[in-house]
Parts: sequence; C-alpha cells; structure tokens
Amino acid sequence: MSRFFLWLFFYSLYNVLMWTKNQELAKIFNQIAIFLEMKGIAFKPQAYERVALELVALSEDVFAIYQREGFTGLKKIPGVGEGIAKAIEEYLRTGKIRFYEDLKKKMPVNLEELTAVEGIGPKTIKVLYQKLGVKDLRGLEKAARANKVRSLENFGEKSEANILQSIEFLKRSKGRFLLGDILPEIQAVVEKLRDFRQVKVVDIAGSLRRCKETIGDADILAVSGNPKGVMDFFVSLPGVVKVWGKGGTKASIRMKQGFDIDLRIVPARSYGAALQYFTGSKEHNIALRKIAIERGLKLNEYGLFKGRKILASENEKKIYQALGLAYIEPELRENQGEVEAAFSNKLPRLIDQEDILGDLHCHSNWDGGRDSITEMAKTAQKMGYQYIGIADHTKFLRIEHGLDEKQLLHQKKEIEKLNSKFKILNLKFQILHGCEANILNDGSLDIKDEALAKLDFVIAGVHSNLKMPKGQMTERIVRAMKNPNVDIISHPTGRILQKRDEYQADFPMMLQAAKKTGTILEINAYPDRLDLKDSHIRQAKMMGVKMIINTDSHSKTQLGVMSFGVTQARRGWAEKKDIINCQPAEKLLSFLKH
Ligand code: DGT
Ligand code: CA
Ligand code: CA
Repeated sequence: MSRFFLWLFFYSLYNVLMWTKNQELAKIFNQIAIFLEMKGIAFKPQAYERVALELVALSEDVFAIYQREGFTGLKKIPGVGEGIAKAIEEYLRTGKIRFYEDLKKKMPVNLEELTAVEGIGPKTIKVLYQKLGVKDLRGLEKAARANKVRSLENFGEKSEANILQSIEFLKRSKGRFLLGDILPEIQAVVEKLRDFRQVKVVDIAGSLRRCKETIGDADILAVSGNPKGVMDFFVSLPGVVKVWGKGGTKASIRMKQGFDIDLRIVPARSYGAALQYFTGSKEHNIALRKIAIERGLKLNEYGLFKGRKILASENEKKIYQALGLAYIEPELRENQGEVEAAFSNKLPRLIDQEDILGDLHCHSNWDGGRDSITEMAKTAQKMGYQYIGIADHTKFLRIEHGLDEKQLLHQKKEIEKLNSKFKILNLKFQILHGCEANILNDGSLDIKDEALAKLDFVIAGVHSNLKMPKGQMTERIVRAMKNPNVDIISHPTGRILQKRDEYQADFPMMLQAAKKTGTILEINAYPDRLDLKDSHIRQAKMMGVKMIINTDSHSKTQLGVMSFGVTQARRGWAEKKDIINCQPAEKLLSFLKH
C-alpha cells in the first residue's frame, strides 16, 4: 500500500470518530449515565454508556441516518431502544433533550471538570455536591484546601491529599491539548484550506509537525497569490469562536473545541525557510542559527544567506544541506543531539508506519472490548497487517470482564479455527493468541503459569495499587519480568496524559531487568498514554532493550491510533531493529521468551 493510501486510511478511520452530532450525543449520553449512576439506578447507566460508544464508533453521521431512514433508522443503531431513539430524535430536531436538561437542573455540577480529577466518580460527585456544595473544580479545590473533604464518609486525609495532587496535575497541563485529539481537527482545517482556490501550498508546522504528545497551539503555513482572500476565508471557517488577530499575512483564531490556530501566508520563494523556522522547536532553531553564524552565514525565516546572497530558501531539505547537515526529521528537532548527529551523519533511520506489520495488544469482546475477534482481524488485514494479537484482560480485572484459565482455553480454540480458515483461503495473515495479565502487588500474576505457557505471547501490566512506594513498585515489575512466561510489559510507566503521573518506579532498574530477562517494553500508542514516552524510548534503545508499538485497542476503529505510537517512537529515535512488530510473525515470536 502506498504511503498516501495508508495515510488516507488512517485519516478516514480517525474521521469516523469525528461526526459532530454523534460526538455531541455521545457526550450527553455519557453525562446522563453519570447522573443516573449518582441516583443509584442500576443497568440504565451502562445502556447509555454503550450507546455513547456505539455513536462514536459509527461509520455514519446519525443526522444523515435520521434524514434517510427516520426514527426506524435510529433504532437500528446497536444498543438503541425506543427510549434512546426518542432522545436522539429530540436532539436532532430541537438541539436539546429535556430529560437531560432536567437532570442538569437538579444537579448543577460541571461533570466534565470533576470527572477529569483522578479518582472522582459519580458517587463522589454526588456526595461532594450534597454535603459541601461543590459544583466545579474550583469549588473542589477550595473544599479540599479547607480540609473539608476528609471529614466526609469514605474519605480521609489521604484521599483529600490525592484530590489536591490530581488538581495540581490538571492545572499544570491546562491549555495544552493531546496530539490525538487535535490532529484530526487540524487536518480537517488544512483540507479546507487546500480546497480553497487561492491557496497554492499548505502544511502543518510547529509542535504538531514534530508530533509532540501535547500541543499548545496549531501552526499552519500557506502560500497564496491572494493572502487577504485566504485570511478572510480562514477567520470565517465553521467552528471559529474568536479571532485573536487578523493582519495581511497572519491570523490567529480560537476554535470551538478550545484550541487556537495560527495561520501564516509566506512567499513561495522562502517557503522552505519558513517551514523550517515555524516547525521549530525554538531550541533546535537556535542550535541551527549558531551553526550558521559560525560559518559566517545568516539563517532566518526567509532563508540562509551569505551576505546578500541566498544559499537556500525555497526548499527545507536544501537548508539543512547548505548548512552541511543531513536532513533532520521533524520529530527529532528538539535539540537533543540531533544537530550533532546530522553533522557526523549518525542520524537514526527512523521507523515508518509502513514498517508496522501487526499489533499485539488488542482487546476483543471476550473481555470489555467492543468487537469480535473476527472483526478485529478483518480490520487488521485491511490495514495491511500480517498479524493481530488478541490480548484480553485476565480475571483480576472484573470490571473489564477478565478471562480465567478456562475461558482462555476456549478462546484459543476459536482463534485456531479462524487461523485454519485463513490458511485454507491462503491468506498471509494470522491471529496470535495472548492475554494481558495483571501484575499483582507482589509481582505475581493473576493467572496460572500453565495457562500462560499455552499462549503465543503474554503481556503483563500493572492495573491496580498504582501508588506504591518506589522500591516496592520497582520490585513488583521486575519480578513480573523474571517470569519466563511474561514477554511484554504493557504501558510500562502507567501515566495518563493530563490525568495522572507515572508510577513511582525506577526506570533505569526496569530497563536493566528488561535487558537481563529479555522482556519487551511496550510503546502504548493510545493518545492519552503514549507510554513509554520519547525519552524512555531513547534510553531503551541505547540499552538495546527491544520494544513493541501496540494500540491497546478496545474496538476496531481504535486500531487506527497506531500512527501516534509510531510518531512517538520516532521522537525516541527508534529504528526498525528496535521495534519487534516491524518483523514478520515468525521472527517476532523468536524475540519472545518461549
Ligand atoms: P507549542 O505551540 O507550545 O506546542 O509549541 P510550538 O513549538 O508549536 O511553539 P509556537 O507555536 O510558540 O511556535 C512555533 C514555532 O515557531 C516554534 O516551534 C519555533 C518558532 N519560534 C517561535 N518563537 C521563536 C523564537 O523566539 N525564536 C526562534 N528561533 N523560533 C521561534
Ligand atoms: Ca504551536
Ligand atoms: Ca503558534
């Protein structure tokens, strides 16, 4: 598959998540679920949550379905019964759902803000509101600082301190957006600009082009014969809620999702220099400028100059060349040694999306996942993969419907059946059977070794007791690595971007243990995890510890987030040889322990 089609595929897969009405409704249904849970109503919350999930995974806009098939069409959406269909219809016709408005009136709390706090759920929100009048994040912080939270039933000094810590974390990450949330939206804006007649060239620059895990604002560059026309078009795009500034060649806007976009129109003859400059990072640019000065040259957003003579300006690659450097990929431009490496021709050959041949950390509907093994496999084949690994949760995780030894055996039979079908059809594709076992407090696993030994691969991860002291947590993970059945450690540091920090664990010690035991570390591609992070990936690579990029998908659409894992790996200087799912299945299995 050509790179363009791969890109298109991921883009459209991601776009599936972008139907706006579906998303608005999903948000409302999730909030209804929380309100109902506060009231202690059974089953209904799960029904609303399920429909919310179905809506975001739907491959069509509900509004289009309703226009075409009316009420009956709505009822065909999985999980949607009479009542929910009526609510959807009401929303599509009036923009409101009265039942939801009533719930909000009775409990006027900012659910989005409060549920963002780690450890705060529906029941807690209710108690906090009823006993302390807490409505939003500010109110919660005030109550916790006044030591009022600890006196509530089921709370204590420790949970109060945890709440404050979590609020601090939220505040620190405020104003930045997850790459995975913002990229599809910016790509949509770029497409609109590209389709606009007067735009000749348009590209993403800034931290988005460098694929940083979080983004302050989006930067777009364009070339046009009519900058003013483009400016007018840009500031009147649908979704613009504020225009911060609008000049002849530069404009800044805020979109309704809360992020800002800077658009700059630059001359075609200096496009390369501008793209280089506005891609950054600032630190990388400063390092380049220093090299230019050392050679008696001048580098700015208009070009590389020797006196008045232009040495390079139109083409970004030529700027690096004229500075005596190999071309540096955007993901590396952080002044972390890439300039020196480019100088001595020692830059890594970064991995590419096309190098990925499969995904091993995928959940099916056997545990809490949404789609069947067959559907997951079909999507993986469409993506051009050679294999997919099914790694459902094991029994300790009850809320995720973790599997026990017996269920794993049943699952194995189903997978064998599917694999023999692929063989008959002569497909170059196979399903590998694994699981994601839980690393318990003492480093043992929640499932018997005999059962694990029968699988193609075993992933193990920490999912409970995340706040252990450093020494204990390190020992816990290292002990799991020593288990001869454990091949891969999932999301090794446990962070959730903008929600919680890494576990307290000694990463260098984890690396040493991984190296010694031949354990593979996961780069979890899920946009709010990206775990390992870039600097960890680089350390692992330097130690010769192998890694695998997995999506941790709980539905087939989520398989598309692989691209975020790939760019993260690139930011960590990873090459094909470092990442085991760049290898065909046979070779990949040879990297595992058994
Ligand atoms: P962000 O938006 O915080 O995620 O990070 P960036 O890297 O996108 O930063 P932004 O939007 O402030 O600026 C875009 C690029 O413009 C930046 O990566 C490098 C360039 N730039 C901005 N300010 C300066 C500066 O003062 N000096 C230099 N050399 N470059 C700058
Ligand atoms: Ca930016
Ligand atoms: Ca900017």
